[in-house]
Amino acid sequence: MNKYVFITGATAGFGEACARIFAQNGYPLIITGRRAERLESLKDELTNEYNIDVIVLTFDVRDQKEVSDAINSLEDSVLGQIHTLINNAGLAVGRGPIQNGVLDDWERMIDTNVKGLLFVTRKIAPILINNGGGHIINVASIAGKEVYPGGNVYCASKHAVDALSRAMRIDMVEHRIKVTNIAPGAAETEFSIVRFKGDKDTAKSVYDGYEPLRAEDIAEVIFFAATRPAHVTLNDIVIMPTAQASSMVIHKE
Ligand code: NDP
Ligand code: 8X3
Repeated sequence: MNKYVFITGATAGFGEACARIFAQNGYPLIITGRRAERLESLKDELTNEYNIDVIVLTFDVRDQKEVSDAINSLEDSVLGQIHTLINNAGLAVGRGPIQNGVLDDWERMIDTNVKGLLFVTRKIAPILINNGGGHIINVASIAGKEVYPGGNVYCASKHAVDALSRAMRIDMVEHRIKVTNIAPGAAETEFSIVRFKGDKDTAKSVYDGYEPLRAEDIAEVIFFAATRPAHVTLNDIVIMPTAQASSMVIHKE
């Protein structure tokens, strides 16, 4: 019997695409995010189409109490069946030199990408241990491997995720818990709309002249990583559009 997959940031982009591919393959889901309407409509769609259990938890990963209360609200029978955590919720806000940085943007990125991921992990990791094993999949970024102009705090937050993936692997290994770090390059989701604060033209221009990754490309890789045999772990996966060689080198035609 398939066990529950707990996905943060399932209202859009990679998280939503993950929900769909796991649902298609018969996995029960716990889908989370702040936009409740999107979660409810995704739940309706996936429940009707695939006849799986879908539980919606609406919370802001930055709020430790909301995270804790939401996870505590799950029934013991569900808690005992959680196997996979996909730490995906995250964002970039703004892009510019450090000396012009907007403190509120910095706080949003650090609070979401680092502290939010930690708050969720702190609640779910003991549950996985209690369940005898599991898998934590952290969505970092190529920005967690490289830095680029104007990326300072976002890159730092994703370097932190990359470091946490390596550290978690050491802490979790004796508990039969796999830890996979996912590091995508440019993917067209709502990411750039959020980064450029609703400026859709600037967001669109990020992907001009080449074919970016799609959310489904990332979800397929996450699903593959999550479904390897028990003795196999994919530790660290960098996924780029074919046109992208590094953060700053994108071949545009
Ligand atoms: P989207 O903007 O499409 O989706 C982001 C998701 O994160 C949404 O579901 C959003 O839900 C959720 N989220 C954001 N802030 C919070 C919060 N405070 N509390 C709870 N949920 C939150 O972006 P992507 O799918 O592209 O991004 C997913 C992850 O992938 C992020 O960590 C991002 O940094 C990373 N990434 C993205 C790349 C790209 O090029 N797109 C490349 C490399 C990594 P809601 O707003 O409803 O709360
Ligand atoms: C998102 C990809 O290159 O904009 O993490 O940082 S990038």
